[in-house]
Amino acid sequence: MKHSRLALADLFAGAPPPRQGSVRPLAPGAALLQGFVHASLPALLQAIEHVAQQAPFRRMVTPGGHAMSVAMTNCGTVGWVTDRAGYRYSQTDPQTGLAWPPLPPIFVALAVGAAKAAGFPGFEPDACLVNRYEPGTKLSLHQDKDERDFSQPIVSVSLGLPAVFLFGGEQRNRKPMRLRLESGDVVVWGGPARHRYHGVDLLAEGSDPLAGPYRYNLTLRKAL
Ligand code: MD3
Ligand code: FE
Repeated sequence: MKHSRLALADLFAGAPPPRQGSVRPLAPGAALLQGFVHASLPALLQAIEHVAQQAPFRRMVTPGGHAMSVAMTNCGTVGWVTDRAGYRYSQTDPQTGLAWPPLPPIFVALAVGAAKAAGFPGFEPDACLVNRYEPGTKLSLHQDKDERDFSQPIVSVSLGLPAVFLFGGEQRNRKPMRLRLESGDVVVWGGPARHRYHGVDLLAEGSDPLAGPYRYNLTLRKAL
């Protein structure tokens, strides 16, 4: 019998177990890919910085007139916006009047790869909402309903500080499941999961070695 060779890294007892590589089903249509973008974290954070130089993070106002605690920006053909008039996708950044910056190729490559691994081949994202959380901010339970084709998944990428993601049902009254998402994790939301309520619990204090006092979340979408 041919014995397998020990990888050098396996000899270090202190090395963390690899969290990468698995596709864990969370619910019908939803899968967690732990650490899927771990190796690309510095490049992803640099790309976010580049986007934010052209389209700065801002706290948008809901139709009800409240400023959201999470700061947002967008890249892609269209970007998600909210103001007193409602929620919609816009071809331009209302703050600058300019087109949103293009999708960084690394966003597209990783999102398409994650979607394919989770069973959604042929995903062609055209929009990315970039959320920036700081300790004490949260995102209330909501559904994503502003895209045209709900057969297309949403790929979410978590960077920086960890968060507790709230995953509810198709109706707001169902008590949500709690899921800890860490830097480098990707979740693909498609099929029936696409219609479920979700949000992010109050972010805890902390400092991430790469992102500092922030959590960033990318949601890659096919909006058009
Ligand atoms: C489940 N963002 O931007 S990403 C959002 O962490 C949003 O910033 C959260 O919800 C964040 O709209 C969660 C995960 C996510 C995104 C879209 C979904 C989960 C979803 C759509 C349907 C079901
Ligand atoms: Fe959402």
